[in-house]
Amino acid sequence: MRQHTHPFVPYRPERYPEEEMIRRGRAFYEHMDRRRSVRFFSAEPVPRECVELAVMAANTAPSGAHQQPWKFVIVGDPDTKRRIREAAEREERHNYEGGRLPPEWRAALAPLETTSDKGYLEVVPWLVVCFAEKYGVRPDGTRVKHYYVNESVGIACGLFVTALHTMGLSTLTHTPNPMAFLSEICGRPANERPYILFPVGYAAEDAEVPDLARKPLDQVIA
Ligand code: IYR
Repeated sequence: MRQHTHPFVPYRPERYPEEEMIRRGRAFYEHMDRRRSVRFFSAEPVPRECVELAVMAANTAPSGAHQQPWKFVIVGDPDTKRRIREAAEREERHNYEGGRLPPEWRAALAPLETTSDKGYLEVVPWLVVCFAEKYGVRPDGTRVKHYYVNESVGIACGLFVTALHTMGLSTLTHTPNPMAFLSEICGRPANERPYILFPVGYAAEDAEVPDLARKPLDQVIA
């Protein structure tokens, strides 16, 4: 028997025959390959439980020292959504119309046809703002060092996106730039940094996405 200094429990993940492994892997890949980032949403309501389930999935992510350095703020009230839209558009107007986006960045975004209009932030039933806890705070106010925060929160957000897609919902990994306004509107403390703003809802019936291709495997396996 191994000797532990902390509690351990047995772990016996499911195993499958090889054919079944491949069938499952292919089915999951094909499912994920149908996901697209969406900028045209329906206003149709979505149960809050779906959003909470996606956060539960995100919360299963591996994290540095199991510190789970993420916080998800779920916004459903129209007034807060409007304030977030207005603040995001104010910043983006500086980017797109005020010349704050460098030419190289502007060129990279051209195929997406993004503009400073972020109307979808008010259309969707839910906005979910993920915050990264740069450090923890003990009840006495002292700081707890957090490790690999970006990696951890990035993985959690990936699982969040995956869970929404699995429920037939759509989202966008929106990073308004700069996004400090989200801390203020969501009333978050100084140890939390806005990470990604997710509009969550059904894709509009007439939604369109850029005709983009994913890199083939030989370009992503080195
Ligand atoms: N934050 C801006 C610009 C933008 C940047 C990247 I990188 C994108 O992939 C898409 C947009 C905006 O939201 O329009």
